[in-house]
Amino acid sequence: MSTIRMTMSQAIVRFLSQQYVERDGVERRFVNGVFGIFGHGNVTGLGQALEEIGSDLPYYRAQNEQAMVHTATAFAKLNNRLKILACTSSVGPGATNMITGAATATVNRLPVLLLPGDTFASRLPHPVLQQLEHPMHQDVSVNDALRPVCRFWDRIARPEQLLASLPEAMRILADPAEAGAVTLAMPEDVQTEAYDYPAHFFEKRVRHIPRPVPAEEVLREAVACLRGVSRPLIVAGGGAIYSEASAELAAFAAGFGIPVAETQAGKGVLPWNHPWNVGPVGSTGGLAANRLAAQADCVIALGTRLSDFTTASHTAFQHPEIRFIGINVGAMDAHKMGALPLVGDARATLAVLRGRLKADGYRAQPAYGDEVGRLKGLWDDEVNRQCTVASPSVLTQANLIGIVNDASGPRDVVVCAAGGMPGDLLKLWRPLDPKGYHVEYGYSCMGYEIAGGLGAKMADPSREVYVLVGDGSYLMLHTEIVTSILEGKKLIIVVVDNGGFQCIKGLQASCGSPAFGNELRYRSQATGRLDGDYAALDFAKNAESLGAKAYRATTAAELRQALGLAKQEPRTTVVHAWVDRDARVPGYESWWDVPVAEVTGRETVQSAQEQYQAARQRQRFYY
Ligand SMILES: Cc1ncc(C[n+]2csc(CCOP(=O)(O)OP(=O)(O)O)c2C)c(N)n1
Ligand SMILES: [Mg+2]
Repeated sequence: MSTIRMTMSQAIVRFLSQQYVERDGVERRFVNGVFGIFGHGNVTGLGQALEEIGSDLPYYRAQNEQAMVHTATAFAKLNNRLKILACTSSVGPGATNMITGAATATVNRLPVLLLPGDTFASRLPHPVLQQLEHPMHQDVSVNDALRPVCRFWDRIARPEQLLASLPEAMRILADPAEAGAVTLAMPEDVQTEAYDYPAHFFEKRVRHIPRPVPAEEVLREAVACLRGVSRPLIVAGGGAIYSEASAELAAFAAGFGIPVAETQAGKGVLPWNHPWNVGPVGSTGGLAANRLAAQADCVIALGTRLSDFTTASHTAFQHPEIRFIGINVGAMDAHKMGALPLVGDARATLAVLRGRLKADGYRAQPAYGDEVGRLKGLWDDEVNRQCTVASPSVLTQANLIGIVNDASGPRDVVVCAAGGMPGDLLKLWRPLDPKGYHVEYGYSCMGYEIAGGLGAKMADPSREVYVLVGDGSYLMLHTEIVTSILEGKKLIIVVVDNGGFQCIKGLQASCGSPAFGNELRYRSQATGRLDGDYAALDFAKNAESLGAKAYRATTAAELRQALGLAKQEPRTTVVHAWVDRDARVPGYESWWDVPVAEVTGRETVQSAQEQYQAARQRQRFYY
């Protein structure tokens, strides 16, 4: 057997550059680069290897480890999980900074490979700089904190261990049912140790991504179930987009007259104006989908995690005899809500189910189709109404969304993650392309926005990427603006300034409490609280100082003009836009379960608690 002598780090680099995936006959390079921040624990190991033999594996220098994991996550999301990036950190704080990013990836079922440095496997020089010593367990380091947020975790304590661990890591990363963050912790001494690796370990490896379909018996039961219902509804999630099921779903919906409601991750699977797309469902859903959901007697949950925002905390579906059919590549998701589990690829499963239903002569009733059309019309009018600019001097967040939407092209991408913006975007944004709507709302992680925008742009530079970010999220993590400029990956970032955490203030108010601790205000001498003047931050100046082009906008006209200029600009452009602090897009016949204090001296909290208990009566649990 021929062998190649190299260090563990060199072996990782060589191996990763030879990994490919194939789906539907299209082959793609799987690992498309490494993001990193060097320090002790990776610069002389993996860093040395990347410098010397990494020409096939581009290296990107990030500004923050959490951010670089978000970038990698967004890259995988835009690539439908068929292309990934790896992220490497130094020992200690660099590694723990990746935990939030890892959780974000895993919650969203998106693959990222994490390669944190680790303390010496030999233990001899311990304690080293940045080591947290566990008094009883010498085999525990801070990297163990990554375990619960990863789908696969291993520590490479000997160089030959890569032969077992790397293929397993690839298997998990490439499997749509398993995808999430994967960590290979790399003790700093082992990274530099040499081993005679078998040469065939570094040969090109193509992993085939199958499209599994459910067993015959379950398909038959699904057909029988649909035959007996009259108000079916499809709830389409991210899995429908990742499996590229748009055309199949459109044929399925139109062929049988079944409306399609969308989740945050599923929005865009059908264009907004497709006659069977009834818009968003759940806590931040719209009129049409929420009314249809309330009376649906069968819900086909397609590629969705069925999060509380989708089910309106288990109040969205009120039909006493409702049946769920779960189509999902992941068994855990397919079984949720007591569903008949159709474990399989979204597109392939829809296709076989369509064949069976057609043979069965299935068709929903025409009266139901009329009702769907009428409700969709109502909802489209409401979206228009919310986006219409009513004041020449003040913008609402809804107005801002409408204006950015109008400025964007049909293939462009909008990126968002946290604050009040995701809910409003879900209601109001009108995507025409399955990759046009990119909102991370599984972990809803502040800080994803700009870093994620960079990942989306890297995945497809031919699309303009619009990042909508609240003032709160911007202040938390905006420094990948620098990376976007250094890498020549242009973003159009709109910072939506409403004076602080306004969505949380709204939540607080809806649960009976006065404003407390959420706005960006000076502490007042009189009250001792943060209720003094609003801080007047200049995000345009901030962005300029990082190398971005920047504009300011308070009115609709200024925003349109700034976006027009931003489109001309070759580099990342930031528009600091002010919106009305209190104007909100309302909820549409829905609810979200957020507990309220059972004992309180405040009447407003007490009345919120009574309303909370009343609302909980509508919760339905299915097993
Ligand atoms: C990392 C992280 N920390 C805390 C939260 C909780 N949280 C959700 S939205 C929000 C406020 C966001 O403020 P901003 O970006 O200004 O958006 P706005 O609420 O004003 O729409 C907070 C603190 C979160 N989602 N992520
Ligand atoms: Mg804000």
